[in-house]
Amino acid sequence: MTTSTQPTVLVLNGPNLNLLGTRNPQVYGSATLDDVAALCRDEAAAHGWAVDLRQTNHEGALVDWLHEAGATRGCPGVVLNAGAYTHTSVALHDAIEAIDVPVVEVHISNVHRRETFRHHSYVSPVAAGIVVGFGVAGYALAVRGLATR
Ligand code: CA2
Repeated sequence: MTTSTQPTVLVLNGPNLNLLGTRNPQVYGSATLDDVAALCRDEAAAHGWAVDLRQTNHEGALVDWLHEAGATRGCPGVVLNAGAYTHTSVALHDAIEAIDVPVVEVHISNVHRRETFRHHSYVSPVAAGIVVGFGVAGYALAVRGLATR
């Protein structure tokens, strides 16, 4: 986690989200992860928070980062787009359940309008809230949601 005197929201992104803005604009829009970071930083700043945005293609890294958030005093919460691991990962479910930090699940697309395999989430039952289908604006909405808790 970056060193900051401000409380820092972790914004975690799972597999293939590094490709955001480079292809599939009809599904995911044209914004990049850097754009997502800027959106989140603007919203977080309004609440006196910093943002640490990360992306990985590895399930275990997401688990490690969730543990890190849980071990960080004063962490206001985690915004998590676990990508396809949302639909497969008991490990992520268990990691979220194991930490005392609120986790907001985000999906850029409306997963419920897509293939049925995207309709089930292992994250949702342990998430503090869910933002789905608002494009990358959903990340900022999730930060705002954390602030309203
Ligand atoms: O809608 C979302 O945010 C998803 O979490 C995105 C995941 C997908 O597996 C989930 O079902 C829903 C996929 C992320 C892949 O991102 C790309 C972005 C641009 C180009 C290609 C992939």
